[in-house]
Amino acid sequence: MYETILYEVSAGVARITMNRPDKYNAFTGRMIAEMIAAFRQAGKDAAVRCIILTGAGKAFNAGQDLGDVPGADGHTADGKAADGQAAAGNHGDMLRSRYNPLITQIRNTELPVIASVNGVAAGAGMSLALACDLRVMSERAYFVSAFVNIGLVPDSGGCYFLPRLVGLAKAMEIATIRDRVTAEEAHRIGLVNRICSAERLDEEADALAARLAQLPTRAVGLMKRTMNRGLEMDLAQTLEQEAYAQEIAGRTEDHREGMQAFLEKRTPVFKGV
Ligand code: LHQ
Repeated sequence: MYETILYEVSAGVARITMNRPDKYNAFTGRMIAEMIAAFRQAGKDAAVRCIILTGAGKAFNAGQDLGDVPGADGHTADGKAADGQAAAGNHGDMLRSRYNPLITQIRNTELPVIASVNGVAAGAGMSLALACDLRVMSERAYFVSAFVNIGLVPDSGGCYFLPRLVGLAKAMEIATIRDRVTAEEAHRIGLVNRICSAERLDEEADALAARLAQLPTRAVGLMKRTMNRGLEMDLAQTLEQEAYAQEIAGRTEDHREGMQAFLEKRTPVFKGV
């Protein structure tokens, strides 16, 4: 069904693999549309309680496929017809029609999303990794903002997530004068949660996903929603959002199970409902 990504579900975890390895998994319109569909599919599937996003081959994602950027006439810089789904027009329209819906879909999917950063994440590919909830990164991988090299501004949430994760000064440094951020530095400055050897990356991401998939999924989804909104709200509004979320969480079976397990001095078994 999908041509540019792989989608598989196993033991409560959906794995979405961007699969254009010869292009460093650079985005085309088709790939973005398929990724949006895959996140929606995972979000609707009651059997899925965590999502891993990763890339096939050497790279995580190199951002927009620079051979497939439509100009005002819908053709690429070298005169070829751009991707069938490309909107002719300006970059703003391209972001509005493709990238922004993808980032919004990831943030609105009420499941934990792990970026398993297997190789370079550049441009919108870096923003994509930052839009996920948790990041595990191979020691061989690195981030490149890249936008400045082609006279553009970080997009796809880059101007939102990067300063929130590392602070404004570091974000500006990374977006302007830095060639790359290594995995080791990314870990030190809080851009990623864990780093490990390239050989152990899948194992590490799978172990993390397995833990997340055993948590009370509704509560985790509600905390994702509430923390995201909390970034935009004052204390009074956040307190009210917490009360709202807790009202919903308080009615779940998993909440009852957690309470009962505590009283019975046993480990809770959450079902995600
Ligand atoms: C690629 C790409 C790529 C195509 C590597 N496209 N083929 C939004 C709205 C509108 C317009 C513009 O964009 C956006 C959002 C954005 O994402 S803008 C930023 C776009 N991305 C970039 O500018 C990054 C460009 N790539 C690079 O800087 C380097 O390739 C990185 C740092 C990712 C990797 O460097 P190396 O490890 O030295 O690999 P390489 O450069 O040799 O690339 C390997 C292959 O992948 C190569 O193909 P080839 O056939 O020669 O082996 C590249 O052409 C291809 N590739 N990125 N974005």
